[in-house]
Amino acid sequence: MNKLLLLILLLFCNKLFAQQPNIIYIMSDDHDADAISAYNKKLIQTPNIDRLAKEGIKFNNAFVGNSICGPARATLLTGQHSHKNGVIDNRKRFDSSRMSMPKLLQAAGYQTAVIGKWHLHSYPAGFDYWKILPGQGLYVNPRLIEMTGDTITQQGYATDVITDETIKWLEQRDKSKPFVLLLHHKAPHRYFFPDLKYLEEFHTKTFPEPATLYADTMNRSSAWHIQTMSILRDMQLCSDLKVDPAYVMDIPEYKPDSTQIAYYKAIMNRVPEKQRIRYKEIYAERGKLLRDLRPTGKELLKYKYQWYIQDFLACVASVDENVGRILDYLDQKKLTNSTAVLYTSDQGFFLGENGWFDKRFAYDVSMQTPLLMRWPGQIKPGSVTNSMVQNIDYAPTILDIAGVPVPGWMQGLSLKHLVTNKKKTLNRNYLYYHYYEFVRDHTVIPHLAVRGTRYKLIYFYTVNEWELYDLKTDPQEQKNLIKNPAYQKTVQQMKAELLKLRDQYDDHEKAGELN
Ligand code: SGN
Ligand code: CA
Repeated sequence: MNKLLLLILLLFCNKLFAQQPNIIYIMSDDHDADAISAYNKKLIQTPNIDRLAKEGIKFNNAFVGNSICGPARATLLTGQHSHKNGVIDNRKRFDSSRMSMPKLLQAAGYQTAVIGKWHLHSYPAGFDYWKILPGQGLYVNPRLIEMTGDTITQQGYATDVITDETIKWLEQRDKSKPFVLLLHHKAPHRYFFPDLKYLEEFHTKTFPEPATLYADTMNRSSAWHIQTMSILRDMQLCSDLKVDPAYVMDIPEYKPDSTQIAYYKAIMNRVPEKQRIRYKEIYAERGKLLRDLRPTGKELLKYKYQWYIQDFLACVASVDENVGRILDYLDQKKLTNSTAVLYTSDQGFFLGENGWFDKRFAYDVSMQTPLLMRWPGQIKPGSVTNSMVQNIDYAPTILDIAGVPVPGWMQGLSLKHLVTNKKKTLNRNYLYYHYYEFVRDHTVIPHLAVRGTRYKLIYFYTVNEWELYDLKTDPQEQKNLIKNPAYQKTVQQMKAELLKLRDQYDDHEKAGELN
C-alpha cells in the first residue's frame, strides 16, 4: 500500500517536474552591452550571445541598483536592493543564513548549482552543488574552491575552465529533477587578460573612439573631479595593458610601480610555456611604441584606449565562444526546449566614455546591463522590450518561471508576463539606485539616483551635489541641468520620485535627509 502511494507520488512529481523548466543564468563580469553585437555592431561580433536575442528577447533598458560586483550578486540571490540584503559594497560578506532564491528553489524540488565567480566572502548556501573562484579569481590556471572547502588549481583559461566545470556538472546531475544553474564568468574583468587565440585576432584591430573619449572631466562636479577611473591617468601600463616593464622602467612618465611589475611577472609565469613567447612578442609591440614614440596626453590616451579595448574584447570573445558551448550542449542533449537561458552582466562598464574605464556611477553606461532571455515556446523569437527592468527583478523572475511563489520581502517584480507577452508593461515608472563604496579603487563618491524613462536625478550626498539629465536630448549625460531655471519643476518632481522610492524600498540609513 505504502509502495503504491510512493509510486503515485513519484509519478506526480515527475509530471510536475516535467512541466518545470530548467533555468541557466549566465552572468559575466563587467561585460558592457556595447560589447555584444545584439546591442552594438561597432566593436565585436558575439554570434552565440546574439543567438539568445534571436531566439528570445532582448532588453534595451535593463539596469542595476548598485553598479558593483558583490552587491549585484547579493541582489541576484535575494531580489532586494543592497541596503536590505546587507551587501552594500564589495567588502561586505553575504549572510548565507538568509532566505534566498536558490533556497526557495531547492525547497520546491529543484536541483541548484553555482559555478564560477562568487565574490560574497561567505560560502554559497542553498545550492546542491557549487564550485567557486576565490575572490576575484585568476584568468590563467584558476583556483577553485570545492564544496569540501578544499582549493584546487585547474589548468587552463578561466572562461574555458568555468564552462568545462559547468558541463561536467550538467553531465553528472540528477537527471530526474529540473535544475537551476548559475554560471558566473570572471571575464572580462580587469586586468582583461585574453586567451592567446583571441589576442592574436584582436591586437591588430583598430576600434572607433567614443565621442566623449577626450572629454574634460576636471571642471565638472566634485564626483567627476575626484574619480580615478581615467584611462589616461589611472589605467596602468604594465598590469592593465601588459606592457613589459623592461621597456618603460627608465622613462619617468611611464615608470611602473611594484604592483604592476609583480603582476606582469606573475601573469607571464602563469601562461603555458608554449604560449609565453608569443604573448610577450605581442605585448612587446606596445612597449616598443612607448619607448620609441613617447606619446603623452591625448596621443597616449589614443593608444591606451585601443590597447584596452583590444584586450577587453578579446576576453569577451572567449565568453561568447563559451556561451556557444553551453547552447550547443543543450541542443545535443535535447534540453533546449525545456530550458530557459538568461545572459547578463553584474553591471555595465565604461569603454572609454568620458575617458573612463570601470563602473560604479549611476550614469547609464554603468547602470545599464545587457539582458537577454530565451525560453522556447514561451518567449517569441526576436522579441525586444524597452521596458525598464532592474536586477532586483531577476530572483522573482527565476522563481516565477520555475512556478515557485515569489515572497513578499523580495523587492523586484517578476518579468515572466512581460517576456511571454501576457503583460505589456510593468507597473513601475522609476528605478532606484544607491552606490556606497568610496574606496581607493576609482574613488567614486556615494550617491542616490532615480531613473525615469526621460530624466535622471543623481544626489552625491556626502558633498551635497545634485545632477539632472534629460536622457532624451542628452543620452550621454553630459549636460547637468540642475541649475537650469527651465528644469526646476522637473527637478522637484524627480526629487519627489526619489523620496517615494526611498520610502517604498525603506532605505533611510546612509543619505540623511534630502532637501
Ligand atoms: C578590483 C579592481 C578595480 C575594480 C574592483 C571591483 N582593481 O579592485 O578596478 O573596480 O576590483 O570590481 S584591480 O587592480 O585589482 O584590478 S568588481 O567587479 O569586483 O566589482
Ligand atoms: Ca563587475
